[in-house]
Amino acid sequence: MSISPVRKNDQDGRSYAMADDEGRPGTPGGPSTSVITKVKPKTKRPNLYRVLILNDDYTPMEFVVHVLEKFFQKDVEAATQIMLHVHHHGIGECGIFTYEIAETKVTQVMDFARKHQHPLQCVMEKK
Ligand code: TYC
Repeated sequence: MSISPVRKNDQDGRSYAMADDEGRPGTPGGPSTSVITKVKPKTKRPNLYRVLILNDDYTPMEFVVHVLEKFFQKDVEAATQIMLHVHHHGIGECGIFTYEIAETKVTQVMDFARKHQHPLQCVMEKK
């Protein structure tokens, strides 16, 4: 069995075969089509960075506690715990931030330590 060509009636009522591109989407008189797009909830998790401080032999304990309160919103108890952890273990976490925030914290701490002539070091690492 063969498929008969699509036929149309012209104004005289005579039928003729449709040209190849007649009746295609987007051509006049052709069928209408819709593009169906899937809406995907696009919530990418940001890369996160740990901000760390390093121990040294010279920076006063009270200065480190002050840094943790001033730049990392720690209360005096939490700040003291972190400072003592760094004092005993050599390194400790001040917080976890997106790249730009972490970079800003590191710069703020390094500038503040330099201004007060303390060798305190602050770094960031990707989680
Ligand atoms: N080790 C320092 C001292 O005994 C105190 C200190 C703690 C320094 C934490 C830096 O990140 C630091 N004075």
